[in-house]
Amino acid sequence: MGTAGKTARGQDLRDWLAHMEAAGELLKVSGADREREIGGVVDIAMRKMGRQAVLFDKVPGYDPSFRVVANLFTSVKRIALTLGLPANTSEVELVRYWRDYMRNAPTLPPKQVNTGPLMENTFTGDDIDLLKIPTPRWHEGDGGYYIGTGGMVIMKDPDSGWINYGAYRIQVHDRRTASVMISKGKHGDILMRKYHDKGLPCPIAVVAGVHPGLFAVAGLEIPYGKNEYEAAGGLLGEQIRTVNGPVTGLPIPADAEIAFEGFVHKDDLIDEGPLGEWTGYFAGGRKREPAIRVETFWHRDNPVLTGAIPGVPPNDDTFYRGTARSGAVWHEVEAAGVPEVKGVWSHEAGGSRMWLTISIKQMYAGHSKQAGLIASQCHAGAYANRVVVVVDDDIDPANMNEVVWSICTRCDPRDDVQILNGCWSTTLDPMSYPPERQNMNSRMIIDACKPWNRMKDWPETVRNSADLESVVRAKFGDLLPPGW
Ligand SMILES: Cc1cc2nc3c(=O)[nH]c(=O)nc-3n(C[C@H](O)[C@H](O)[C@H](O)COP(=O)(O)O)c2cc1C
Ligand SMILES: [Mn+2]
Repeated sequence: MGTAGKTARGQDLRDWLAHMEAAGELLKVSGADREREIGGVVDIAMRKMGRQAVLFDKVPGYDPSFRVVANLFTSVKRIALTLGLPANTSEVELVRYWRDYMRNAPTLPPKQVNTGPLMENTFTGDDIDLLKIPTPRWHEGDGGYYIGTGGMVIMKDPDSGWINYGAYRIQVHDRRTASVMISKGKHGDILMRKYHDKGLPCPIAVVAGVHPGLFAVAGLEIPYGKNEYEAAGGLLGEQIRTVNGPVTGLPIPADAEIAFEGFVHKDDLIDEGPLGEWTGYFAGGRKREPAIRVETFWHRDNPVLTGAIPGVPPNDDTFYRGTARSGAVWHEVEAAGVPEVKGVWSHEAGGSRMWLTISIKQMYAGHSKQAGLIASQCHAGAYANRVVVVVDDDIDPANMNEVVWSICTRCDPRDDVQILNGCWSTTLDPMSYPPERQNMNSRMIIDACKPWNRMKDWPETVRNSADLESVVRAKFGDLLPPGW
């Protein structure tokens, strides 16, 4: 059918998989076990961005038709196709898309339906068995099996009725028990505490296999009080079809692959973790976290579990979010009054957070320092950053060769490296300050722009002129291998 160049929007994971396969973006692996081998393959797949998503089937010990897909969004091409952008979208074009999205995000309300493919297999009471799903141990050092990584956790505000969903990790413990780990202050944490403060159990629904477009919104910071389903509808260009869970009343995507609903009771805690984290270390250890007591469990025929796995960066947990975050930094730096921003890239090797490059067309003395300092402290850029680099507009911020060349040839460290102390970080940052100040770090701002007062007599770059470049590409383009 030749879907390679077309978009993969929509809300059914199977359509997404078909699109990705047609675009050469899907690798199939049969027979990997869930204890080590699925995670082992995913670890290798994630070492470099741009490799295929991997679909596993015939997992030993499980129904051979049950599947797992991971490494969803480690490719600009897959992210672009999911958003309805051309297959050959560049890094900075994708970031520009997110910058425009941050200015004016479209929304579409979800549409309630009575049933959907998810309900092909419905279980209640003692028939519930979460252990049917071949949930992998994603890293050898993980303390358990994480059924919820590339998924959604749905909750409702008991006061206003606002529906929120987020990506919070979900560990599976036994046939009817899972756990959820939500950081303090996230919307899910705030909503859960509202129920518990009223002496009520917190209704919760978990979606463990879903179209990556819906999952993507779960990991993005949609503002408090806004419904992520509306954001997902706007992003995917169609209303998300939802079915209300019979026990919790929570809306669940009708086309989801695997989902369950139930309750979190106050002070009902269970041993959770560790899970290898996005900074590349096992941080956090084993802690007591809220248990989910499951009341209804659904899966489609031949269901597909979706995994978005953290690990040594680059990884699938942070890469796609880095493209959106770069767009947010671009938007916020402009909103702070810095002109002529030409691109932003949050490098994947820094977990798409710790390293941030911003390119500008220098307009006045001090412009580059201003851009760097604001990028390192604006809301989208501040958390857990370590390095900010400011480059001129002839440098592609997503091309590390160009960025390193720029640091090596346009930066005088005496004048052009600023160290900032006491900045916003996290205990997952192994270099954050010791216990008494443990959520803070220091960071550096590298001004790798040409010195403003030497712009006029700065030496010429040894590179094809635009004219020669287009002549050569027009004449010999067919002979050049892809990517040249
Ligand atoms: C793959 C993945 C896993 C995540 N795991 C967690 C987690 O375990 N706990 C958490 O608090 N946030 C986690 N996050 C980050 C949240 O999803 C993110 O902060 C989101 O904005 C939360 O939704 P909320 O703003 O509605 O609370 C994860 C994100 C992704 C993409
Ligand atoms: Mn939210």
